[in-house]
Amino acid sequence: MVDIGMMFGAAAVTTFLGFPSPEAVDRPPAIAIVGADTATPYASVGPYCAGAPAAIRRAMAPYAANVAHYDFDLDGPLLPEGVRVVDHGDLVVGEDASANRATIRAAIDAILDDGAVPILLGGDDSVQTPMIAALAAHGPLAILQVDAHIDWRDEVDGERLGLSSTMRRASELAGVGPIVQVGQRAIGSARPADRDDAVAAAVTLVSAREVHRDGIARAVAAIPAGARVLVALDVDVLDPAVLPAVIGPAPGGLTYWQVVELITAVAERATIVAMGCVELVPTRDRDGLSALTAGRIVATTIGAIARQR
Ligand SMILES: [Mn+2]
Repeated sequence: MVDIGMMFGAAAVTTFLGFPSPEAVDRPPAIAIVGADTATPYASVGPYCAGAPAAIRRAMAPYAANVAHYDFDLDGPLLPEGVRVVDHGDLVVGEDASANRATIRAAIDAILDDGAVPILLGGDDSVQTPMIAALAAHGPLAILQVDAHIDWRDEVDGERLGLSSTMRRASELAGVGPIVQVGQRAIGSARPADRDDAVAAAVTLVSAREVHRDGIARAVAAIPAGARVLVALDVDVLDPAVLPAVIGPAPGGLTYWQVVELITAVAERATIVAMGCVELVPTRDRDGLSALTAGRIVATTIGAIARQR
């Protein structure tokens, strides 16, 4: 089967856009990608996003030879001159959730200690919990969560660190806030009391319906100017017509451009210090379309981060 990489002369690459491994660069990178298939999966469904980081890298591989070309989504090449990005590959995770969390925490701590911006490719949303702990330990943290769901469950089947508790656990950490959550729609893990708890915690909730009706301005304004911001992207925020490969597709989701405009507007106002891109289910993808869309959002965010430094 032909692919566009053949036309562009792309050699086989296994890293995101062919970016080098950390060992291959002589100076600390500005941005560091790392993958994790899961951290704390629920027993009911297991690590259903396994293989997602590899799928995202595979979808972007055809463009590896042309990274220096004009990227019209960024109005220039992806990376300004001299900005280095590395890809650590995937962390080794397995059935020991506590060990998985420690592995992710250590990897993110090491990237932050190097002065780089971590980009964590999940994996289900539980991979973000140890990343958020690492980020909060390095300074005050605002969160822009872009997700169809609020993830404010205290526990699910007794598990308090799973993918439906990510934002509640984040809210409990010293130095985390404000939290701005964008893209809610349909039915998810939240009961009425969970949503009330988020509101009581002064979270800004901007639903998918509001974004379609009124745009992203209220969400952007809720991020303080100059804040250190985590962009926590659950790809199920995108409409299933755009990105179908998620565990619970729901109509009425955001478009690619709504997500990109939101992230780039926040990058102009504040400092993106990390990104998570989670919840892609590669076994439910169609011709790699979802992995490509996720990969494009990651690339565009990398471009926005590279421009703010
Ligand atoms: Mn979600």
